[in-house]
Amino acid sequence: MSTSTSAKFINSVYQTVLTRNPGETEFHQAVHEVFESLAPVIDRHPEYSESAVLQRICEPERQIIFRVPWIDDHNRVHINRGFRVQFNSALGPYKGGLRFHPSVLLGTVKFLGFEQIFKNALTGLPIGGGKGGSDFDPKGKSDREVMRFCQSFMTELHRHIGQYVDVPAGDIGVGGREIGYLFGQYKRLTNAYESGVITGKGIGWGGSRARTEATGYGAVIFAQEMLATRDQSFDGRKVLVSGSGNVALYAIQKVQQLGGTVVGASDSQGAVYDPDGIDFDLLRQIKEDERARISEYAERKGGRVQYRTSGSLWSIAKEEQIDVALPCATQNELNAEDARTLVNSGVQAVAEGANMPSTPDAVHTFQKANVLFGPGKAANAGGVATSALEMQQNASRDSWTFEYTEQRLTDIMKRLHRSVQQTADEYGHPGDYVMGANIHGFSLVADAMIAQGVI
Ligand code: NDP
Ligand code: 2IT
Repeated sequence: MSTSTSAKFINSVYQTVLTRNPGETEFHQAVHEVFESLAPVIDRHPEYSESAVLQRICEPERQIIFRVPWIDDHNRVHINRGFRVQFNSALGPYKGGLRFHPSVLLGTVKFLGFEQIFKNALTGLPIGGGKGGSDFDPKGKSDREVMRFCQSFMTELHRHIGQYVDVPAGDIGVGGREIGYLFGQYKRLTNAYESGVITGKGIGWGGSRARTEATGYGAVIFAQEMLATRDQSFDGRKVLVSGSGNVALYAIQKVQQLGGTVVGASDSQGAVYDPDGIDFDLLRQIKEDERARISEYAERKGGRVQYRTSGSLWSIAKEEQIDVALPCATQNELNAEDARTLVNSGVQAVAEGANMPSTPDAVHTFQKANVLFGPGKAANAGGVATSALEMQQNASRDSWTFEYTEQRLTDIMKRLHRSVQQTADEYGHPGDYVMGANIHGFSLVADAMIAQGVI
């Protein structure tokens, strides 16, 4: 096929995705972003169109939607909706997190599951792609309420998962507490201690050291590798990190270990600007131990810290020159205007700790300005990669040290960066990590799908 014929073919598949999945805008966006990179691959590989790999890869292998009833502390009955989208098992059991947030719809889970297919392939580890979650909001709920919700959620989910079938983990709103309740209920229902059925477990009961840190650390290692291609590093650099959850916190810690200063972070209600550098221990205590708001950080640290409820975190780049931006909160949180603010500030690199945090216009703005841009499916793959290392430890009934596990994570991120970079070079787009990640991830999955026949 010529490139234009390939582009027409890809567009016709995309039109089918639009009509088949009406209203699922985030899913459409994720598919479009991958498809934009694929014309040169379809050109080179007629077998991909002949075997309808593109059409098959957009259709989840299985989608499970279920009712989750639970009773609050005042004996009131609540009904939430649970999801698990088992997207693609060409490379291994479905693998991906669970998101508990009131905004979760089927289309959200499908966008996340679709991204997960390619991200998991890029890790080089044997994991397929899936995602799940619920519109349940853990905020403001008691531990007992969260426990009852998790038990109800798992009462249905347990029949669809297993260490060789589908292995959930955390995402927004699902951390160590939720994973504990989910695993406990799975164990109770199946009467088996199947450690490898879920990842992100506590260290004392089958969890992996460095899993908590892995996504944030991995994103910073990826950014470091990008900077190194231009003989730069984090040392002495000013950084903005959005969010203040699991990914953001450990991104902040790793930036500081590498000599950078994080001058701003946020939550869904506001942002803090701390020109002296975020105090990681204080922020971690407030967010992880106390589950409090980031406004609390500004109150307790005092001094020059400012708390802002209007404007986005990224507008701090109007006041302070920012070298690196790490969006680590949620999808579409960084728009074209934010991207222009960062570019005007002189930003050198952007690595996505969150899934699809930059809008398509923002991505194009960064790329046009020659900013190093690491898309989520490459930059935040360290979390799921370390989940796969947790599965390895569970399968061998072993428990590795923090140092060894972090070294494995670092090696995986460096190898991932190299393979994405090499693919971009090979296809004539040097430095384009979006093309590199999409093409490399897609090719790995497509080749396996073809080898396994039309299923
Ligand atoms: P957490 O729940 O720990 O933290 C999420 C953070 O993002 C919080 O600060 C939260 O603020 C903010 N946030 C969430 N939703 C919104 C919203 N709609 N608008 C503004 N801010 C919001 O989640 P994680 O840190 O685990 O996840 C963050 C991102 O990283 C997500 O995109 C997730 O998919 C991605 N990711 C996570 C991985 C992991 O291992 N955990 C692995 C790879 C990617 P608030 O508390 O006010 O809601
Ligand atoms: O988006 C992600 O990669 C995650 N939430 C982590 C998935 C996992 O299985 O560890």
